[in-house]
Amino acid sequence: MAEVGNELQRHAAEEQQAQTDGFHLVIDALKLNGIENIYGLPGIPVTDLARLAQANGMRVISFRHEQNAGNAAAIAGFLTQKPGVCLTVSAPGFLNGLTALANATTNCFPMILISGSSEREIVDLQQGDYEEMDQLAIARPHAKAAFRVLHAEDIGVGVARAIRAAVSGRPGGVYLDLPAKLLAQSMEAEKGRKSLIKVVDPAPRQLPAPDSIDRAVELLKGAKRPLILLGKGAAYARADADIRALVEKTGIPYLPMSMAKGLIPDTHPQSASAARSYVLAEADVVLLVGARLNWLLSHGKGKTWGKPKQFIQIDISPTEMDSNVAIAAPVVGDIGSCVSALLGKIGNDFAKPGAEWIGAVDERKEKNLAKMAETLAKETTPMNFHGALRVLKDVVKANPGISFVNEGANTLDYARAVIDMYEPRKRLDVGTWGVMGVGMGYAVAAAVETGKPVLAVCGDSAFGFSGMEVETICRYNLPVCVVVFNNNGVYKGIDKNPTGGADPAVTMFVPGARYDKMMEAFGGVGHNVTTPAALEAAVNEALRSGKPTLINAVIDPAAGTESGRLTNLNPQSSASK
Ligand code: ADP
Ligand code: TZD
Repeated sequence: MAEVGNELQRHAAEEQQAQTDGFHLVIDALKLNGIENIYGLPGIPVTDLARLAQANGMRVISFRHEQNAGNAAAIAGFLTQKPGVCLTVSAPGFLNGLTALANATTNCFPMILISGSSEREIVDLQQGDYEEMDQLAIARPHAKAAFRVLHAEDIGVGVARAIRAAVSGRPGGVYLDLPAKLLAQSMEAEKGRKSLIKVVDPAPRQLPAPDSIDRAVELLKGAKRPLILLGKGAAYARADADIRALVEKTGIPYLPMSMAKGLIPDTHPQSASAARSYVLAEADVVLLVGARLNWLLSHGKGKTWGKPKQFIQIDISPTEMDSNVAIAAPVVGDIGSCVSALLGKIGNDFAKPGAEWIGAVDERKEKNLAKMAETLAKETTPMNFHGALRVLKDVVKANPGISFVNEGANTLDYARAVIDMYEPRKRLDVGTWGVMGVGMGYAVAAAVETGKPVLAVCGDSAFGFSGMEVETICRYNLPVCVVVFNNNGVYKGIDKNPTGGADPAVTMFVPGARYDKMMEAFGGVGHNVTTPAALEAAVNEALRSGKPTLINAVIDPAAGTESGRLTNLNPQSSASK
């Protein structure tokens, strides 16, 4: 009898072993597709999903706020061409992550937001479940695609669809809704294993039509003052060598958009960054590579663009063409294939632009670079933006492999102009929306994904949006050095309350705040610096030690322009006219 009992027990155990559940299937599906990291924040109903992911060898980075976890996932997607995964709880956690998902979609970064959700039957009848919300409907307009899985056997399909939607064509954010009940559903392990899908060729090459290449080459050949404009799509595409070959073979001056800086080293003789206004106004043919003619490029028209011109645009999204101005030669396809097709057609007999154009560009460059050198050399007390950036420029030059995260207004605009980048995908910033708050999320993911140090330079306002993640940086002991340009407020720190009342002006912060103490509170290293020399020493120490560091760089509160370089976007109150 005892033997039969044992046998039954063994059988039951085998039966047990042969089962899997929603939790394991989600993890197995992600791992099967090479996704190794999850950025998230645990709670009902995803705590065990996060735990099991860690137990099963995934790296799970737990944040203090879902928006920062989402931003981390988004930039991980940009850095790796694999969707970055963010995991959140339902309703409020989901909404916190949604901002980052929308930002990823706007920037064309592949990301998957996975949120637990409450039960369909309760949500749909609006019966008031714990953290009840119709998340799928809310996510849809902010994402490239949104899916919900109701049955464990569909998890494989759900994850596969999410991955493919995130990375194919124009990359973007995808929402994957996982109701609590689904995670607990069990099914036969073998059946479960078979239901998973390893996505084959998730982002297939998209070859351009040969006649679109001919049209583009004809236009380039006829140009007198050609210009190449590289956007973050070009950086994302990882066609680095071919893009450089195209620039060098054609001899055409190029301009990198902010996050395309370093795709070709900014010190390259053909870089026209220092003559930006001149080349945009003067060029007659402009080749856009993975850059949209949105507000960042004045919509391709107006004073910025000066003389009439014709555009060639390489983009994977056909509907991007003519979105702002007529595109004379649309080249639709993936950048790698398009650039290599252009290279193949251009041939060695391509006549490089004449000395007149190149000479004029170089002349402007030299003049502007000399002016910049003068500005940078000025010693001011208190330290201003340029004094601080002069030393950071040298730090990045000496450490070209570090990631450089940048947010703020003046802090962003000046750093972009002053700091040369030397390697692709190292400059990570506020992107298409000019959004504040990406700083610490981007810094964490850059450290995790590249395994190399990160230097994050943030305005004091910008830093405040994600500052609590210094604890995350300390907890995971990440080699992140944060420099807060502290000028006591938004843009600057000298505004007064117009009523003369006790409340501070709307753009002011507590003067003389010590952000460095925040890092010290969690065991990291803090520095308070007031001179460029002290800033340089502190950053170098941080990069050498790899210890989480925050440097409170005291900047002249009077330094800084309202809205940085975007003053023209501020509507004027009729009272102040
Ligand atoms: P920037 O802000 O640097 O000007 P944008 O984000 O405006 O850049 O533009 C990026 C563009 O790159 C988008 O239109 C997107 O469709 C495109 N893109 C992204 N990845 C690829 C790719 N692999 N091949 C072709 N185009 C791409
Ligand atoms: N909220 C969000 C999410 N994004 C924004 N861009 C803003 C608000 C508005 N905003 C800017 O465009 S820049 C900025 C805000 C609040 C902060 C500028 O102050 P800072 O930088 O201290 O970060 P500087 O260098 O002192 O200008």
